Amino acid sequence: MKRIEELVRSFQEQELLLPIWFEDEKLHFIDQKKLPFESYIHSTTDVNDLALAIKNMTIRGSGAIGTCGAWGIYLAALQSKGDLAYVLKAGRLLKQTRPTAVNLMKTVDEMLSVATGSGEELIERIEQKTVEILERQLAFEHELGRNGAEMIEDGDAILTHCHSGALAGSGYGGRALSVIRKAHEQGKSIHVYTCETRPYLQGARITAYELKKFGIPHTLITDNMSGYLMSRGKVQKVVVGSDRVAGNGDLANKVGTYMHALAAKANGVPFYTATSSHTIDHDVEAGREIEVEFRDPSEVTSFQNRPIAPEGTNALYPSFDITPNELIAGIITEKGVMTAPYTSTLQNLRATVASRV
Ligand code: RUB
Repeated sequence: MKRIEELVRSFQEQELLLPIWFEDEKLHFIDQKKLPFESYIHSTTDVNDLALAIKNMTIRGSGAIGTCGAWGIYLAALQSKGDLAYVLKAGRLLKQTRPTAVNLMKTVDEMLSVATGSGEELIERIEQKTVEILERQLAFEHELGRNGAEMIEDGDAILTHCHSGALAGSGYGGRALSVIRKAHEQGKSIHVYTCETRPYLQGARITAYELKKFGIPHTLITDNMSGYLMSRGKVQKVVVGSDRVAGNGDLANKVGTYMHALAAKANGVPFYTATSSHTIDHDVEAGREIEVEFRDPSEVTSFQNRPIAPEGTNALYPSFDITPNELIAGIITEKGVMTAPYTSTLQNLRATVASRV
């Protein structure tokens, strides 16, 4: 049986940007709120700390919070010395942290499907499942990247929104950046426009950080500049991640994605989402049924704790929006690129895949 420590060591030997890892009997994770100005690493043995870190976006991105479903259950098993009731309670806690990204819920359920017995036996089962999920997730990023890179042509400028990269996944490139990183590694000459992504600035802070680290040429723009660039023929593809895809192909992603998709359609620019078959939620028929998380409006009226509007200004912060399937040229997955009509292509995909993070 492969142990967690062994797996983490093998990950550390690869060129990965790991968001979360386990070492010296503690779980460690990068504080994504402080990047790129500070590389702060939190360490804990308590699943409650992990749940809080997801809730307050210290760890974020649907792939990374998906793997937290595995890490959190593993931590709970260790912490409680194999107490099943505690592990089940931890599962409920983790699932309540963020409502839109479906991978977290699905991964917790997958972990709990092996949670039987108690003590060492329970811990061992959970450790095995954790290793399986983490290995699978990293392999997934390479498969997805290869499929998506086929959509990218030499000379393309690609627009992306928010951060769908290594730290939002398992360390290679997450979703959108796995496609971009693979195309770059294949020697294609590409340029990336990364949208800053108000109000949390995931694009400016984290996507730009990763693109710089991977040596991929890029330009930062504010979210409201994409239409101008597309209308001037400066963008050939849009590639974003997704927090949940409905059975009909509608997708929930970081707020602002929808307006990029509209601009892309109006200007004949293909709009893709890079995602996992696991992110497709067949229990949800259409995007309007996806719960959109609303965050604290103070995150809009201030920037890094400094007010940017008169005191008392009303603000609203839907954290995600829904892009309807008719705006989507393709849904890139680890099993290939799905195209319309999505209701049937996604159903066929469902029939052929094992679950993924
Ligand atoms: C992150 C976000 C990212 C998606 C998609 O939201 O919307 O664009 O997670 O990327 P938040 P991926 O910062 O609120 O977690 O599919 O790689 O997760």
